[in-house]
Amino acid sequence: MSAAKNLVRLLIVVQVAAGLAGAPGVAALSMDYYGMSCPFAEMIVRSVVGEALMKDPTLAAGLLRLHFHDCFVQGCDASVLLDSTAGNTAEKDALANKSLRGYEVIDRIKQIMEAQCPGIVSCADIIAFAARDAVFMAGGPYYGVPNGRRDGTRSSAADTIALPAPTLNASTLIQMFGSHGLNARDMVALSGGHTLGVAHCASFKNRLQGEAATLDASLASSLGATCANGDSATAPFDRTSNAFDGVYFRELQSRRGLLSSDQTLFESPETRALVNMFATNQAYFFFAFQQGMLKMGQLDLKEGTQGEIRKSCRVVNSY
Ligand code: HEM
Ligand SMILES: *[C@@H]1O[C@H](CO)[C@@H](O)[C@H](O)[C@H]1NC(C)=O
Ligand SMILES: CC(=O)N[C@H]1CO[C@H](CO)[C@@H](O)[C@@H]1O
Repeated sequence: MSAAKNLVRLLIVVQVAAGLAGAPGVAALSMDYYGMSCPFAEMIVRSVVGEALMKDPTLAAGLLRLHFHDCFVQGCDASVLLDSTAGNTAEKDALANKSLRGYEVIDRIKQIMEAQCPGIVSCADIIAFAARDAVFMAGGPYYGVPNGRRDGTRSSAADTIALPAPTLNASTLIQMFGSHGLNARDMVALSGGHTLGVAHCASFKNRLQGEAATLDASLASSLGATCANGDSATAPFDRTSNAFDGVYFRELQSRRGLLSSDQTLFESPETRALVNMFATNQAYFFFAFQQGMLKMGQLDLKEGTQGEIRKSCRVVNSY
């Protein structure tokens, strides 16, 4: 990457961080919460994520999606990481959470973190840092992640009802994201997270029935062949599924969106202009994405003494 491009990306970080400091209604996070208590926290995350992506670039998608699922259910409190127990079925074992990936990467980070500065860095912050680093390493924007989140103690499969289904239309998605204080631009930009990764046939096979008008014929036949192998066969969201870029939006323009909830963003008059803008102006997509991530990363945070700093990201602390 050229030095000039790096500089531009760095300037965006500074801008976003500066804008955040004065933003109203932002919870009590800071840009340097661990500055004294665990100064290498972000470096540890970056190095483990870097190593993991070197081995398996598809994990970038997994780490980004973990952060989304965490924040939309019970706020960004690492509830998505808790394992089920004898008496409780956790979020990760709900149907909606099927196919979440990257748990081992978070475990590895936490292990090193506990050796360096025990009991200091929350699992919720680790997910937020890891998602940011994954996006950047896949070619996306870099942004400062405000930190100081606390981990929750509740994780219930039933709560995953808060996650959007892949069959929702744009109006419903606008409403759903709106209930979290995310506007239509945030929603469309964040859907751009689908520039990374894959979905299982179970999530998109509805596109093959009755959506012919908004589904490119050659994609239809290739998805049909995929689904002939069953619900657990996968297809990429766009042609460059390990690269964070604007291709996802250009695919929507060609009616090559994978999920109904992707294609609807182009079909609906409420969101089509945003799709067209992001498709032609990648810098604007990146800017809107990082703004959306900043907001999403601060949903329903545990305040003050609520929550805890988990010792293991998979289990709540016992006292
Ligand atoms: C707009 C509403 C959204 C819906 C309906 C939705 C739905 C889905 C579905 C059904 C899958 C595939 C699951 C599977 O079949 O395995 C998926 C994957 C994914 N989602 Fe979303 N999602 C939404 C928003 C987001 C957001 C906001 C992000 C992050 C910013 C995100 C990031 C991802 C990623 C990266 C994957 C690929 C995961 C992998 O390859 O392991 N999604 N999403
Ligand atoms: C979107 O879906 C909702 C809920 O299913 C439905 O009530 C609404 O009419 C749909 N909107 C459009 C524009 O199709
Ligand atoms: C029901 C279901 O498929 N749950 C899965 C959720 O994700 C974890 C981690 O990948 C799987 O182990 C579960 O089987």
